[in-house]
Order: sequence, then C-alpha cells, then structure tokens
Amino acid sequence: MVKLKKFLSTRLGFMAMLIFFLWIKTVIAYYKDFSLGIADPIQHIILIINPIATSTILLGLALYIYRAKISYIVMGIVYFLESALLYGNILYYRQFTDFLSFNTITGAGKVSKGLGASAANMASPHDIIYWLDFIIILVLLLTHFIKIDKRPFRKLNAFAISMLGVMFFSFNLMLAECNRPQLLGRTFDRAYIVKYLGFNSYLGYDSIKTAQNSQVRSTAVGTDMDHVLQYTNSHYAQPNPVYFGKAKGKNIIIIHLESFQQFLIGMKVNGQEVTPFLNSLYNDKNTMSFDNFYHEVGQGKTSDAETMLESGLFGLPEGSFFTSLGTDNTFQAAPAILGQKEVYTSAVFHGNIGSFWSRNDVYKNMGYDYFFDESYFNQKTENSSMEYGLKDKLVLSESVKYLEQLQQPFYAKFITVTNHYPFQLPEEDLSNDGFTKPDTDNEAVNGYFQTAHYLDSSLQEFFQYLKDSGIYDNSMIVLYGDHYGISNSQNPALATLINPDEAATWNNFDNTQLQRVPFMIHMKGLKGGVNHTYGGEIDVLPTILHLAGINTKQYIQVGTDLLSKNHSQIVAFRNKNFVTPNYTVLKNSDGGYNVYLNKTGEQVNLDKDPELKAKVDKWQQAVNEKLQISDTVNNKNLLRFYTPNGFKPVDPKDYDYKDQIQRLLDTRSALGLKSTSIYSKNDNQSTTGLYRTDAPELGGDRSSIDSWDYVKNNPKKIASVTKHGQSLSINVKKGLIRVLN
Ligand code: GP9
Ligand code: MN
Repeated sequence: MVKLKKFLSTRLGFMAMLIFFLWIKTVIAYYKDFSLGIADPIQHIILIINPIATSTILLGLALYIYRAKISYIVMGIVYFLESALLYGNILYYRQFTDFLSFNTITGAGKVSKGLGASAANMASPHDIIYWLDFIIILVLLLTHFIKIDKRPFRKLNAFAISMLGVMFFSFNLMLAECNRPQLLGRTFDRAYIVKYLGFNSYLGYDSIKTAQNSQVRSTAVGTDMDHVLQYTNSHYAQPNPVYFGKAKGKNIIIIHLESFQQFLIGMKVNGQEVTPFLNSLYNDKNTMSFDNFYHEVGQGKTSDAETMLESGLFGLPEGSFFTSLGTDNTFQAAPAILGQKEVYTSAVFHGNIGSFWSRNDVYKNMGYDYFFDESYFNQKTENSSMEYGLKDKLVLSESVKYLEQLQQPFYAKFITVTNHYPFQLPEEDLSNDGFTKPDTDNEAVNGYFQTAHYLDSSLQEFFQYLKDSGIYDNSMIVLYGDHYGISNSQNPALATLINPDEAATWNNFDNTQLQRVPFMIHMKGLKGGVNHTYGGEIDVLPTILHLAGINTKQYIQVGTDLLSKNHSQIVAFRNKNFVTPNYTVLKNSDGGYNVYLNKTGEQVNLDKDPELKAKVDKWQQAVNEKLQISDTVNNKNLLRFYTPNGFKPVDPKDYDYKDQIQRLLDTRSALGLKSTSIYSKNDNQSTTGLYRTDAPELGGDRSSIDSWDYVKNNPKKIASVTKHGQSLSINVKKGLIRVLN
C-alpha cells in the first residue's frame, strides 16, 4: 500500500493510474455497450489491449512540460477529453449504431447527426461506471493519498515513454493486420477500426481522411463539370429501340451474386453440375446472358460493384469509395432516378450489419427508401450467420415478408453473402443431392464450389417463390457476379480443375480471363440468348435504365448501354488494364504493357506491329480518360454542382432505416385501396406461406420468421442469441428490432 501510494505520487505513477482507469472503462464499454463482432481469441486480445497505446502517447505528452502544476493540469484535460470521447461514443452508438467521426463532432458533415438532446436521452443507469473514476481520483487527491510530484520530469524519460507508446501501437497494428489484412487500406467497416485500434485511432484516421477529402473538394468549382459533361455527351450511346422501355413499369429485382465467377456456369464437379439452377436460367429463352462481361472492382470489392451499378461511376483507385467518400458525396443514383422518373420504391436486403461498407449512410445519399439489414431478420441461432452475415436461404426467405409490402413497381436489391471467402459451408447446409466438392489441395478452392452450390439452391427457392406469388410475371430480374471469389494466387489450384493443360503455364492473361462474371437479365417475354458483347459492371446502369424506359443522356455515367449499337467494348479495369473483343492488355513490371490475343492467349510483339501499337495506345488513353473522369467527379464531389433537368437532389435527411416496419404499415393504410403492394393485391393476404426452403434452421416451420409480431411476442425466445460467438440482446421498441449490445 505504501509502495503504491508512493508510486501514485510520482508524475509517472499518476499517469499510469489515468491510463489504467481509461483502459478499464474502455474495455467495459467495448463489451457492455458496443457490438463489435468479436470472432476469435486473438480479436479479444486485440480489443483488450487496444486502448493502452494511444492513451500512453497522448497522456505522455504532459510529461514534456517542465512545470509540475501545468503538467498535471494538461494530463487532467487530456484525461477528461478522452473520457468524454468514450462516453460520447457510447451515447452516439446507442442511438445510431455508429461511432463519432470528425464531421459528427464538428457538425460539418452532410448527414451530421450531432450529439443532440436525443442522444443524451440514451443515458443508462450503469453509465455511472464511466464517471466513477473522477470521484475516486478527486477523493485520492483531497485526502492527500496522492500527492502532486513537484520534481521536473526528464525530457529523455518523457521521450522514452512516448517511444514505448509508439512501439506498443506498432505491435497492436501488427496483430490487427495479421488478423484482418488491409485493415486501413480497404476500410471495410468503421467498427473494425475501433475493434482493432480503438477510438483514438479511429478518430485520428477519420480526421486525416476528412482533411484530405475536403482539401480536394475545396479546390473544386462548378466549371469543373464542363469537362465532365463534354466527356459524357461525346461518349453517350443511344439506346437500342428494340429494347428501350421493354421493362417499363416492371419491378426490377437485382440479385448480387457474391464472389460468383462466370466459369462456374455450366461447370461440373465430380460429374455433377455446380449451379444447376443458374445454368438453366443462363440458357433460358427469356434470359439475356452475357459471356464476356467482366467485374471492374478495386479494393472496395462488393462496395465498388454497388458503386458502379447504382451510380454509373467507378470505385476509387485505392480503398472503398463507399467508406471514404460515399457517406458525404452527392449522388444521382439508380434508386433516386427510378423513384423520381417512374415512382419506384427502392429497397436493399442484406444479411450483414448496416454499417459494413458504411451502407447505412451511403444508401441514404443514393435515395434508397428502405434498407433491411441484419437487424430486420429474426432467425438468429448459433449457426445462422457466417463471417459476413446471415446465410442466404434465411435472408431470402425472410425478406419476402417485407418485399410483399413494398409499393409496386419496386427496385429491390438482394446482396447475397454466403458464397464469400473462406467458403466454408457448415455441415448442416450441405445439400443432400449428392453434390461433393472437388479435392484440390486448396481448401478455399474446394469450398468455393460448395458455397456456390448453396447459393444456386437459395436462388432456386427464391425464384420459385417469385413465380408462385406472381411477382415474377411483372418483374425484370437482373443477376450479376460482383467480383472474383478465387484470387489470382489461388488460381493455379483452380486451374487443375478448369483448365488442367494450362495449369503449368498459368499467367496473367489466364488470370484476366477469370475476371468474367455472370450478367443476366431475365424477364418473361424478353428476347433472350447468349450475347457475346464485351462489357463490364460500369455498363449496367445505363442498360437497366434504358430497359426501364428512362433516358440517360443527362446523367453523369461513364459506362454505356450494353445493348446499344454505340456501346464501347473496351472493358477498363480499375488498375487501368483493359480487355477488348480481340486483345487483353496488361501492364508489365517495366512500365510498358503486354498484349495478348484473346483467342489463343498468345503474346503479341508490338514492335513488329506498329499499327496495332498505335491502336493499343489509343485504347489505353480512352481507358485512362474514362477512369479519370469518374475519379474527378467522385473526389471533387462534382455532382453537387450539377443537377440534371427535372431531377430533385437527394436529401439524406429524408431517409431513415429505423422504424421501417411501421412505415410499411403506415404507407399501406394511408394508400388504402390504392396500395399496389403484392400483399394488397393479394386481398390483404400474405404470400410468405408460398415460400419453400430447406434451410435447416427453419426445419420447415416458418412461423418464427413470417410474423412481424413474432419478435414482439416472443422476446424471450430471441432475447439472447449469438453472433461471432458474442451475445447480442435484442430490444423491441415500437415493433422495432434493435441489437443493443
Ligand atoms: C459484406 C459483403 C462482403 O456485407 O457485402 O463484401 P466483400 O468482402 O465481398 O467486399
Ligand atoms: Mn463481394
């Protein structure tokens, strides 16, 4: 005790005590007030140690101050600010399931939600824990248990403490990067930065990003749009009259096939088709299928695919556009265009938490009316979720109770997730049709076929429901693979299955061939067939809008309608490589490029063919320009300066994804007989009973998911569920399901 008293009465001892209190408080908050999705023991360790490094560095700054009194005061201020940041985050999280960002704190953000009175209402009795330390410290000081150490602190020692903090931070970062590679590079989810590095690092990282962005933005002026408009005008591809308006007024259902590559279509493993349902859809006479369609994502993966499909612009050269700019940028995106031009109701269904890829903010800027994320799905049991969210069969089958309430026409997007790396399907989900996975020496490659097989069966169930409920007859269904599932480094293992002759000489040309993903448009009465046009994800938006009968001339979209006679068939990848119908052009390590003939995979010697060389140069310029126009619009947030005629800018404040069940009901009753939802059209009878699924969690009994009241009436039954091995409790407030901690 005496020793402790003595230690605490030194400057370093006092600081150590503050670090200790901050650390304890933060760890309690992590487990009690936040839902950070801790999946394995390493993540627990990282979570527990992550508050230490930055608080050592910050509090340690006071040690450099010569005068003891000022040094203690500065320590006190830092300590207070740190505690306030922690508590602010706790209140903010209870309200918004998100963390305080630079813009929220300064009130500068477009979707600035501020820490208003409503957040203060979120205080809870146990919050006393977060302020108790101040009382303890005060008592210790007043009773002179701790005395102020008046001796100056040596600068060299102060430096040593700073270095200790930095070293510990590096160690923390290293552990984090091992557990979650590219944590800061890709920035999947803000919750991940908090989980791995703590609140200080999150705020620091966010502030740096915000400063970088606003610097680029502050130089932007309205006339920057001139160049962009010139580009889009001169590259505009007129719609094909045969298809223009073919789907006018129909529901549009987008199915995002996670990590799904084109080579799976038609492929057999151990004599059995991997994706029998998608194969039949691919060859259906009512499906237009593309077999030279490429994904064009960068590090933002899924979110980049979404960026292209919704906005007609590319993701960014680094990181994810969604998380870095999408939360603040002005959009003229599909949901708003369809909503304004053709009164579509828009909705996204996805089994992961809403903050992943910042979707809950980005969708508001896009004008999505509804976003049903993980919190809207009841079926949560021990094994119902995999790393990236609820399994597809559960999400799809439960979605229909919301889908049938949407006013028609609707624009509904389903983002699947089970076919995601590491592709390990739980035992109970293996199909009983005898399908067995291949046996290469790469487990991810083997598993890929099993999760793809599962996705296929999920979609078959979903389609059957669409048909049985009649939704099918009045809908255009668009399916696309978002990006590769098997990365280039794993392709040699994959090659042994799909192209054994090439396996030994596998090169970048072969890798590029595998970046094809399915793109299918299915609609009763559509003139189908396999279309060999070259194109990519950037071309989808104008294609769909034209099918819906909407003119795209005024919109800033850098792709072109795949069905247009003027469609450009140069497919640009995010790293500036590209593919044309005849050639594949890839940068090489000497700064030049290698050109391959698509037909044979042979490399072409450009020195011997100056004519081709000139063409390739021209194509490369076109690719660079296209990417650069897109980047300029996004980085400078140029759409805030330009509003197409008759388009009303989207105000994210008009959107809220909280009380959506109530909103659906209110809309239905407000419209009365004018309600166009499937439910209303079906004499106010639900169609959910038509859905057949073999999802093991449901065991044929859908009662747990069909009723909106289920959660309300059976809070006990789902009051405690587990995700990522962590307990979640669910609070039901006005019919609203919220995961609190
Ligand atoms: C997560 C899911 C996966 O919600 O969309 O994203 P990805 O890792 O494929 O980019
Ligand atoms: Mn994805």
